Amino acid sequence: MFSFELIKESKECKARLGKIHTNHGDIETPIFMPVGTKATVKAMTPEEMKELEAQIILGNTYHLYLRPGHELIKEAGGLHKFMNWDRPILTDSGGFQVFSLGNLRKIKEEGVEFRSHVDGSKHFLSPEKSMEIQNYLGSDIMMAFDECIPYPASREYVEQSIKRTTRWAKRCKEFHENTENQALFGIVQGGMYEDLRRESAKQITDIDFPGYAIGGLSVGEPRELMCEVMDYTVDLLPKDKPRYLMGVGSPDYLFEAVERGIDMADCVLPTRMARHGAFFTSRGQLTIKNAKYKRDFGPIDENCNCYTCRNYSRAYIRHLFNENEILGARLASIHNLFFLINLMKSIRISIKEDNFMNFKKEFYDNYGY
Ligand code: PRF
Ligand code: ZN
Repeated sequence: MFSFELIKESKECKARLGKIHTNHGDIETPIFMPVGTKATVKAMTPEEMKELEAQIILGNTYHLYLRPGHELIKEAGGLHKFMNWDRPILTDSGGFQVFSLGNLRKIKEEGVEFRSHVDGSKHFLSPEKSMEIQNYLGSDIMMAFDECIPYPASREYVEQSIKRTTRWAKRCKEFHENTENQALFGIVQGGMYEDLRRESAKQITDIDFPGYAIGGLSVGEPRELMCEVMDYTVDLLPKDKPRYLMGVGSPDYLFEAVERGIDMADCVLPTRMARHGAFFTSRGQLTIKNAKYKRDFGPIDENCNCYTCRNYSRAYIRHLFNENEILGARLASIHNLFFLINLMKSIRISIKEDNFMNFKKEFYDNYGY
């Protein structure tokens, strides 16, 4: 059974400490959630994810519906069993992924018609279909089917879009039956318009969900604008429910989000960067292919205690990337995921000790923000 426990509110800012309880275990918040779009966090085994102390991972309705199909995953005993991950899973509704298809999709009141990015076949995703798919997947937290509004968007467009997202959210809640085992979160949209964010937040919170996400941010808007929208949108959400900022995962954005009262965030960034040989370090981002690392026999980050940094040098990892050896991507994924998971752990400790703002400043100074 799902519940959220608010443990502490920071004295310094809107940051908070909490704990989410699910059937597959507890999640300490604020939390960063690694993304496992296609039932795998790319390059990582579930055992390795546990060693990194990942507490929850993400799956995607859109991708799993197309391949291998939600029926097959149900037949396997659900997503947890299918991928051998027994900790909590959150699934996104497909809203964001379908809307990212550009001219391959058509929005209607009933739902979204789209062509598969894989083979061009025709499909239809609706609030009800998304709920059915997520129910078959058996995730602990499922997301309402929404429209992620692109940036920039006209006021007129945003006005009609948030109304539809509200109607879809109601349909999601009405269709969702397995409330004992799967918590359905509502998603607030509203583009970059304060009054429309307010309207969307009011309508979505009126429906009453066990948790709320802020969608439609980190879609190409300037960082200051994202912070501003986040700032007033968080204040429109109830304090006793978890707040999830969708699609954010760079260290600075995580700090800004936590400072404003966000409890959960997810992003493909650490694993995607890893596959391109880009590393988070305490002194900023590092691109391993750079020639200056050719004879650098030190670790990626001298302040990091991950498996990669304890055992391998920059020179060796650079060699792996230059030779396209898959171990390079694996070692990089381990480091980047460890970095963000560990960063969130340190952030939680700093909130506990009322030292968050100090910790943030120190991190920014070292990182070069
Ligand atoms: N809606 C959904 N998933 C998302 C987003 C959204 O707005 C975003 C926006 N950054 C990422 N993932 N359903
Ligand atoms: Zn490391």
